[in-house]
Amino acid sequence: MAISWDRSAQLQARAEQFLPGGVDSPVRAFRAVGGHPPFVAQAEGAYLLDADGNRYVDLFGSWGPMLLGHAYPPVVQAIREAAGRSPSFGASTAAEADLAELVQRCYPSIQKMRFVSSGTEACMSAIRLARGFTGRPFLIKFEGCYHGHADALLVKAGSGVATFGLPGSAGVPEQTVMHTLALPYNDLPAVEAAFALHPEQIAAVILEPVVGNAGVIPPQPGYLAGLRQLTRQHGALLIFDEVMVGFRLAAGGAQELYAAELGGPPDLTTLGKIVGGGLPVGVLGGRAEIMDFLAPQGPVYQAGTLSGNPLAMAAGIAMLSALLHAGNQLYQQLDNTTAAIQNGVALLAADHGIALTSNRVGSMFTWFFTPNPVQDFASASMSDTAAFARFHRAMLKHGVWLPPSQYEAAFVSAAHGDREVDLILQAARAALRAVVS
Ligand code: KE4
Repeated sequence: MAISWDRSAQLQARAEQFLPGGVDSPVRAFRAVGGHPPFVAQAEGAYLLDADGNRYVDLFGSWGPMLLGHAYPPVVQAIREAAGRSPSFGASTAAEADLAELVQRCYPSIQKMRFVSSGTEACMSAIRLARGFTGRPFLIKFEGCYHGHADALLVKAGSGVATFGLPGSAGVPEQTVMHTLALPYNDLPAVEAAFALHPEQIAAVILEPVVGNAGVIPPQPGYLAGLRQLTRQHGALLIFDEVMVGFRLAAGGAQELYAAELGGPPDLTTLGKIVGGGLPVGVLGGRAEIMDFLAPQGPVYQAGTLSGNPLAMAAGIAMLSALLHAGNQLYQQLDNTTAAIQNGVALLAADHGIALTSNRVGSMFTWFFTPNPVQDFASASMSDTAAFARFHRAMLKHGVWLPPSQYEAAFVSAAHGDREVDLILQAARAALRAVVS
């Protein structure tokens, strides 16, 4: 099927005159999969339409926010109405507490919260708050987990994994990350060793309770409860970064999905993506006694011009109201649709003799081109990323837009139905042939 990307190529060339790599976020540049990204003109439901008029089934959903499909009418209407009252005041509005009430219905562990403008800002502020509340310098994160691009979180495992962190990006001084330990995910002994090495020095453990940023990696049974027990034992805070999984795995995200095996909720939670309905919103929330350390109530400074922006609040209220109204039926539908996609492609891969490991939790999944189980970043990085790139390019040519990296999660929305499952399986049948050819 001949597909033209001439207009997108022109737009890419123009964008590169102004924007590094022609993008405002690196992953959009398609460097991991090759070729140039189509430029999106508009989107509706499960579909993206690009500048050349090509239509795609969308399997990355703006990296998570589009749980109910693109241009979901109640969200669009809410934004339109709020815009007419002026897009921003920089003053308090009723809508902030209105959205906060809905967040708290989904996340009972969030006794108090603060709205910010991105997941990065929520996680960056959570780290500062944890250090301010505990008076301790060290932080534990996990390889393969991404918590935005604040300096303290751009770290890779140092040679002595539990001893110190090393900068994970140019421009991050060693001093900034020497107190950030990057440990293997799904490995409780590594966390115990870090606490033994730094007694009463570790402020918090932050993790994606289901990893999405190494591709999808679920927690092993007992892992989350083990982290809850170790942090409580050593007086450190447990922070769940649910920016990606929040409101996606259940209305209450991972905390609801794994409630039976958590051993108690985290002390702090960060949220983003879905909570803004596609507009820029992040949330930092948790135990009131911790949150009250935030200025102006307490000594930890945190601020933002557009925090609690009226349009973003209106979009979030419409989004959470809709998913709460739909209830468990929505998440059952998302699970069924995603299972059909996952199982269908797994069968096709087997027919083509292609080694494919697919990890799925609810409506987020990743196809790893490896025969081995993927349970941490090390096993994820054994994947054949060249094969993934061939698969991605071929799927795009056949009208299905996957996230352009082996180490990202694919997302299904409530707008995906039987028709879209069929289109995805048809495209995969052709694309898998491209992988092996
Ligand atoms: P933002 O600053 O991009 O809103 O959120 C950072 C963040 C924090 N925590 C988790 C678990 C996240 O997944 C993210 C952002 N996710 C990436 C996708 N893997 C955003 C896409 C991008 O960087 O362009």
